[in-house]
Amino acid sequence: MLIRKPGDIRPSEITDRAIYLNRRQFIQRAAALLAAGVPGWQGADAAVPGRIALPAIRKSAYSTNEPLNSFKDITGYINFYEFGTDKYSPARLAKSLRTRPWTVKVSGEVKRPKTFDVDELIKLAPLEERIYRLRCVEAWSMVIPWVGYPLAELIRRVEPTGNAKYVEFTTLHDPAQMPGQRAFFGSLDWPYVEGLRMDEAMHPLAILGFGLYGEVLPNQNGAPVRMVVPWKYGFKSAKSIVSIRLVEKEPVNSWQKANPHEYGFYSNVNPTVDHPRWSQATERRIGEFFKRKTLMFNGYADQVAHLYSGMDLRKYY
Ligand SMILES: Nc1nc2c(c(=O)[nH]1)N[C@H]1C(S)=C(S)[C@@H](COP(=O)(O)O)O[C@H]1N2
Ligand SMILES: [Mo]
Repeated sequence: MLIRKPGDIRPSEITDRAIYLNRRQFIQRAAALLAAGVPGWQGADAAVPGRIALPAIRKSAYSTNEPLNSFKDITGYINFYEFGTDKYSPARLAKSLRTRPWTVKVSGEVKRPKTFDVDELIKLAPLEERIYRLRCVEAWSMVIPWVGYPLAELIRRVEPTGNAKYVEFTTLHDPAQMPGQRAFFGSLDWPYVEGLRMDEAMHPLAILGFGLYGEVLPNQNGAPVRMVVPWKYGFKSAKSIVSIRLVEKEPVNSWQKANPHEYGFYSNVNPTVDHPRWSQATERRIGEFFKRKTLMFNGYADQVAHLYSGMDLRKYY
């Protein structure tokens, strides 16, 4: 992964205000949708241009109150290797990704395996707004208002067997639609695979994301459904997921496979364990000039540190 400085990216109050539905407008729109008996997401057809509001009417105690990054930053400065290895190609190249019809196969060590249509999946549990910090392994960060619900809601419904120890996530593999998957070199083995230990996957902070800034996910942010795991480096949160498999053995995630010396399975944000090629002690919040100190577990230590008690986090990086 290369580090590029997004010189043209600055937080813009005006853009944010214009784009983000303010709280009142947001609730009004959601209420109108519900009253009409028309779930907002039924309009979420990739064929419909423009932006579609989600009825994400619940706030969450897990949200940070730090200032949000702008819609422009969040949707413009992106890692999504299926659409190129630089930060700016995904916004351009992911436009044509077809996100309907879309299914997510939930299988493996479960009593009730099922292939969900994404429009069914989005209605499985109440949507919440989760304002999370994102810390990329490349030492930049953002604050993003995701919309989604805990992955645990889905996992509970498929009834894990006693052998389910890990959860494996797989991104769409479609070289015809994803130019990065046609790249000759300098890329990953496809499809993109990520994984979590079962207790991590069941943690209420780990969410399935369907939207951001109150609207359906832009394609470059992992439409139509992705993971968001805020205490881990960004690459743990797989985008555009087509398969969720409960398994007995620890999955080999794509970045670990590509470079096991630099990327491990756990990948918890940890300012005391440096990347072999750079420090993880500080980060640059996109839009800010001065560096910030990186926080243990990205600031979520109170919620997640217990998951790793007794583990050597230098060994399990
Ligand atoms: N399928 C897939 N998922 C992915 C990536 C990717 O290249 N492919 N990049 C990861 C990385 S490194 C980061 S930092 C985040 C960035 O996107 P976001 O800002 O939408 O979370 O997506 C993660 N998920
Ligand atoms: Mo990242």
